[in-house]
Amino acid sequence: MTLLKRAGRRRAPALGLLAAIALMATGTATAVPANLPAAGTAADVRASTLGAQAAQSGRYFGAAVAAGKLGDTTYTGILDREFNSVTPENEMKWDATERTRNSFTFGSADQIVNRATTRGQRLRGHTLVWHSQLPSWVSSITDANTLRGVMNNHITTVANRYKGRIHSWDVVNEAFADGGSGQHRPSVFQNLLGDGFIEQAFRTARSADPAAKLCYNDYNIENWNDAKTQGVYRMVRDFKARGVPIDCVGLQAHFGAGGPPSNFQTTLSSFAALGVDVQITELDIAQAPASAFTNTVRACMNVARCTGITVWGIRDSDSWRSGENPLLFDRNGNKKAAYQAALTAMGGSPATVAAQDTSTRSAAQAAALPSSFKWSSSGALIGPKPDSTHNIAALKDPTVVHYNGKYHVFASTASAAGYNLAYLSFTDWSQAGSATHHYLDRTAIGTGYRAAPQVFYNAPQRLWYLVYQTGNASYSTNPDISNPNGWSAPRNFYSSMPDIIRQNIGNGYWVDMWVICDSANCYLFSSDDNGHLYRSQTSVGQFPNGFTNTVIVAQDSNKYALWEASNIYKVQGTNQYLMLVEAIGSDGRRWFRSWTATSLAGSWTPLAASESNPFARANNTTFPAGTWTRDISHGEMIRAGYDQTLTIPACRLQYLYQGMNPSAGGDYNTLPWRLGLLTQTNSAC
Ligand code: 9MR
Repeated sequence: MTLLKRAGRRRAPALGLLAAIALMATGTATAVPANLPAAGTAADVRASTLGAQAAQSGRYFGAAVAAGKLGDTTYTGILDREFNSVTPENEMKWDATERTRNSFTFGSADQIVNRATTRGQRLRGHTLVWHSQLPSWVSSITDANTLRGVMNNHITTVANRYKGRIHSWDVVNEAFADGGSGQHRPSVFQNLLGDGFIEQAFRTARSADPAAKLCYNDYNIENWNDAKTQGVYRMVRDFKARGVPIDCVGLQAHFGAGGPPSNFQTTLSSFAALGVDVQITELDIAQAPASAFTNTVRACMNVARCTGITVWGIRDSDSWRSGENPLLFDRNGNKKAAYQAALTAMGGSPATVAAQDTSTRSAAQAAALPSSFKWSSSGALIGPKPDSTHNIAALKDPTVVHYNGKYHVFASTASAAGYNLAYLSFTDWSQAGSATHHYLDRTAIGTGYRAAPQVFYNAPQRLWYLVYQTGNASYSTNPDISNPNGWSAPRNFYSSMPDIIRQNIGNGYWVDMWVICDSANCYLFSSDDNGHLYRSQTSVGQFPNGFTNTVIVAQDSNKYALWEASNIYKVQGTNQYLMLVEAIGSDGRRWFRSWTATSLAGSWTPLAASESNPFARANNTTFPAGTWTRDISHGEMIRAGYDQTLTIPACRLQYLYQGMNPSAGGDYNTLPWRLGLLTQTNSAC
């Protein structure tokens, strides 16, 4: 049935441009809630929260978080408003995760990780190997081989648990001695395994979570002249020279009231010059003088490879040094002068902050996306690879995640015989064209009509989902995304088409199912090629079952203005969601409109939604490699993560789309769609 429909689709848009432009007049898609700030921000906007302002330069601003405090709403209110990275303060340490040998407990760490992930906050992992907070069963080991096995098992198990979800791991913490030696400190690891234990730990961590940045983390390495700093510097230089996998140095920055040493920036830039990132990982300053915070934050801002700052706690009362009031918020959760100093040092606006102190509006809204977009397109990167049993004419409707160092792309295959799915993976876009195509009709997914895939990892279930259309809304699951044969046979989300869709679909078709979850619920969006976008809902716990309460989210009397291929994402580090819907333009070409909302079940405000101010269309895209398409059609954003929250970065967006030779014509199913990549060129950060 869908094949018949598709045969006529490309001729449809003769209806003309006025209708397409006028479409915003109706429907809930266009309702503008009165209390929202103007959607999007200009390129030079000053944000008014720490995380949002840090994001403007591609950095993060994080806090150490204690699982035991997550029930405190003052605490979580500040956490979610201000910070876009989270470090579990104690919950990932050895004494919390492997208190007895080979018996792992992740309850508290999971609590923090899951909470942060569903809110689009990034995560630092702290810490895999440390002489402190080490259970006595480890420190009392006396045999080197036993300890090596125990250490590797610990690293592998913990890093594997959170694989792909941690942006940076403190692989080894505080291994250098204080004082003038510049040598490692004594510890069970040093004493039994010798200097090589650090290298061993980094190599093991790389195997366990190849996507995470691997850091060495220490205190009292902020002063460039200190022997301890020089000792760590020599180790990093040696690791880089020998190809030992190290990506970053964490400088804890537990300062006295004088703040950082005057040569702190020299230390940061000297480490960075070795080819590693630097991060300020545990910042707190006795009495929190504003000038000391200014100097610390400025030093990071002045070093391109200083990629983020974490403060070691939220309110003074949360600090391990609470007697010294060393943090940015007082015991009642009020911003201190040090807060304004940190924000200002990143270029944020204290004036806006003052105005917001009495407001309930989350300042995260102020960061987020611009209100107009410009893109540069690659050439056609991926095309069909027919084989003797697959006479494929087009590759379409891509879904993509970056996981474990690779892009994993699933796409519809289109041919005169109909639609099915293909999978390919590659490490770099330059290799996309040479990747092997796996035809999923050979797997349990089976032959017949399967199209428009969407892939994501369901973190609570530790299972990959591939959502696609079969006439119904269907899905398969797979514990290993890289194994094309691991997908289960299709199952349906609904027993039959929901009534509201049946009543509104007219002569359209039920297409392009899209799942996204927040911390409580999962939502299933779909289109009907008749001017309606639908949404059903179930709880995260019940997913994939229980989808109900189907409603019309957006509608337009000009069906071509709200056609199909909807994408909905969480914007990282903000409380903003982005929705894209494909339209067929006045020129007959495909393009994307965009809206934002502050919740998935909320109302959507137009962002860049007109032909003259499109989200993505040929008229806001340049084609340095040649204009191979005039259609910017069904695709997906390159996400910041890969889980069910569908989190995208706020900066330098990339969109994998389908395009085709503008002069091609003929039967809809054999049009020569290829995949190309858009990269945003007007990112503010
Ligand atoms: O803040 C942490 C505190 O709650 C713990 O009791 C303490 C135990 O050693 O560890 C604190 O965090 C430390 C971090 O893990 C490593 N660098 C020094 C931090 C402050 O002691």
